Amino acid sequence: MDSSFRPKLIDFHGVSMTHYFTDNWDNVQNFQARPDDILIATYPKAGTTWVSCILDLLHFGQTSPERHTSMSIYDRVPFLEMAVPSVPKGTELAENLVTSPRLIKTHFPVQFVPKSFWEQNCRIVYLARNAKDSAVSYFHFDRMNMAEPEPGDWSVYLQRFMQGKLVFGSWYDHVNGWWKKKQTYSKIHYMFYEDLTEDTGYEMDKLCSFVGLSPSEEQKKSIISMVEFDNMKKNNMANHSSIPVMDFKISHFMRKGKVANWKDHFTVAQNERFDEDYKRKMTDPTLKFRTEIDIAAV
Ligand code: PPS
Repeated sequence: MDSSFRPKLIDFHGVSMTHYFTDNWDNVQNFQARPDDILIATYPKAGTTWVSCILDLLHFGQTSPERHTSMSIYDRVPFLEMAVPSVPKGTELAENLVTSPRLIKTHFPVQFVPKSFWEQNCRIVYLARNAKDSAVSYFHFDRMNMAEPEPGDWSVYLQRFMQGKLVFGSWYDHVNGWWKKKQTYSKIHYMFYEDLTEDTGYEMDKLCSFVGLSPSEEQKKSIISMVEFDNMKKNNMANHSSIPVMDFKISHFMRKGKVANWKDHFTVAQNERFDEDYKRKMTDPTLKFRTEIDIAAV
């Protein structure tokens, strides 16, 4: 696929988007959620695929162990708003899911979520990742994914991240919007990529109590192993290697899978500017991110 496929960024109800995620807007907004649906919501590059695999394995790994190696993650967990030519739309994939509960992915900021998810009181798993690693991961993704706007060079890209001029808008608005929603809607489980990296087992236990599952110790151990970065990177049903718009010669979807990879990208000056701007935007003291973790503890 050549780079002429790359879309332009548009302003859509005040959020930067591309038409690949707005063309099916009416069907997305009228999507009929069911009470047991689980919505997996993230700002791009927060670890959506990781938590999607975990939830899929927790729900269906016992009854259909072959799913993880024979069915792609985007068929197991449809991307609701996706409307890219020549492939089924996210709404169609979700409507055709035969499993229950249906696991559905979205990158929408909270105000774009179809109303039926709220009306049906669905469980929502929100996964957030620190801003610096999100920016780096998104930059490499936009370099290799021809369905994303041209990223430009890193310094321009970082500026655009700070201005919220990337697909799905501002990281700052996204993580804060969902955090705020959690205060009034009790069925949001808000989790962090850094915690999932530090202690996958503990985070999985919390997820299980949120979705009402009690897997055996053996089952948990096996899932933890299947979702380790290196294993997911090797798994063609999770690593996105079959998506034609992604050029793995430029970068991999499963790229590093680390906390603090930003340190290899930010200059000292960029880091200072970013931190200053971050302080101005992230004023809620109850929402705290870690940009590094104690590696020795992992
Ligand atoms: S997307 O396109 O928004 O759905 O991407 P998403 O899946 O949210 O995020 C991709 C990043 O998550 C990393 N990843 C993982 N890290 C640790 N362990 C596991 N199992 C794992 N699976 C995916 C992936 O490598 C991307 O991050 P970077 O930093 O680019 O490596």
